[in-house]
Amino acid sequence: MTTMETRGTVVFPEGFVWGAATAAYQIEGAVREDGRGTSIWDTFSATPGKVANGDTGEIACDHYHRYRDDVALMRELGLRAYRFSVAWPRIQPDGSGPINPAGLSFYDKLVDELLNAEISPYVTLYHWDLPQALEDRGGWTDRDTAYRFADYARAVHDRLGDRVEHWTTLNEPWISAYLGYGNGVHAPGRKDPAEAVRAAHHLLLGHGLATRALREAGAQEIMLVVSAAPVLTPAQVNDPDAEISEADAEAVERVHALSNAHFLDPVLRGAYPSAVALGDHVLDGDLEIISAPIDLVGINYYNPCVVEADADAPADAAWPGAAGIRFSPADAPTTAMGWPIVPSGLSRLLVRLSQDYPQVGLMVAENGAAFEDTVSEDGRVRDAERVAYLDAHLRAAHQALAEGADLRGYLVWSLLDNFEWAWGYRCRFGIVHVDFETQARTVKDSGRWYSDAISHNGF
Ligand code: IFM
Repeated sequence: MTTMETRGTVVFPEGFVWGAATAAYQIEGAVREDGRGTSIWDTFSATPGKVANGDTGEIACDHYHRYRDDVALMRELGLRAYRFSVAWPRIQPDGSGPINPAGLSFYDKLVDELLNAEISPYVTLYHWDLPQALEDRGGWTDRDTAYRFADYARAVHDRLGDRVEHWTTLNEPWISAYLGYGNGVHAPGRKDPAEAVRAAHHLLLGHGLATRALREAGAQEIMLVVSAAPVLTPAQVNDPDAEISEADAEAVERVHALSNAHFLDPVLRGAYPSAVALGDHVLDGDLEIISAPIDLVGINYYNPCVVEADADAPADAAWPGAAGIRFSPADAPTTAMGWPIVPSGLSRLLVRLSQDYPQVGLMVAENGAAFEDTVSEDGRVRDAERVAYLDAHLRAAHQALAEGADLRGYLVWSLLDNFEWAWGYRCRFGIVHVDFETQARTVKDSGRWYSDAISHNGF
């Protein structure tokens, strides 16, 4: 990795939210405790060949048992916000019907622990761990799942709503739909692009129904988190003003529509972009439900989407609608996962989304990088590359603010090294190192750096 520019003082506006994010299946473990049901990720990771090294979330970071220590660590780092997800199968083991009080109790205790540490809980209701029983009835391709999601959202709010102000319905529905049902790289591992489009609509419907339920119950702030990426041509990666052909410009706008606008337009404009092929799964009145007002859009930014027109390029299972478009990685230094590091993509994205959807605030709900971290003999994790990564992306976020983006906060991905889905435990994203043999936690240099940035509201 080449060094990124790290010069000058950066100060964020008063009240800027600084925090970290995690997700239930990636950290909790305890998959069979206190009545938790099976999720699609339990099934998928137990299927040979689906996850690298045969890894599963069975134990993960054992956060279910260690949450008190983990919150103490967050307090030590000075986090102001912590975004975590609730595992639906802990609350309703079969995805519908009776509520499991023991499952809710875990999150009840976690919320209290956070509030005692003066950390605001940001609750995500769905971060990919659908109850297997619902998948057996069709999963997100079945319209009924959206209604079951709203019931579940109401049940969680009934228990936590007296203390939790910040609610997120879905995390990255594009990934749930297109990697889960399109190319099958994620659970439930189905490979049918038409089903993926259907699943995407039902995820959005579930978002709308849950938003309505949360509002009726008095929720103060509702966020939808999307995996948004700026779409650029190779020429634009390092030169935003690069001239591009009409065909390339069309490719850029089409992929923006198929990924970002696919989820944001229905919610914030009440209509799908024309590039998304719709079927009979969209019923009258759905878009009205889906477009119930929300307060924030969360952006998970890792790298840009780089595309150009190429008449010979076939459509990919994860990108139905993108025939004639070639995807390529950005020409930039990469993380340990081979993901190009392009901090300027974050500012471009935030500015564009703020202009396109001025009615909502924005939050960087995830941003971070995996590197090959090791604990040195002196007990330190010298992750200088991650420090440089965070520095550069926070500068980009600051730049977006200067250009008028309504950015309210930044949540680093992730608090802890954890189960990185199909990649297993090989990819370490944490600002805190986890030894998966002993479960020992070690704050990395990046964790110290981030803590310092929080205490100064900048760096
Ligand atoms: O680990 C994931 C997270 O669950 C969702 N957003 C992307 C992260 C890194 O791949």
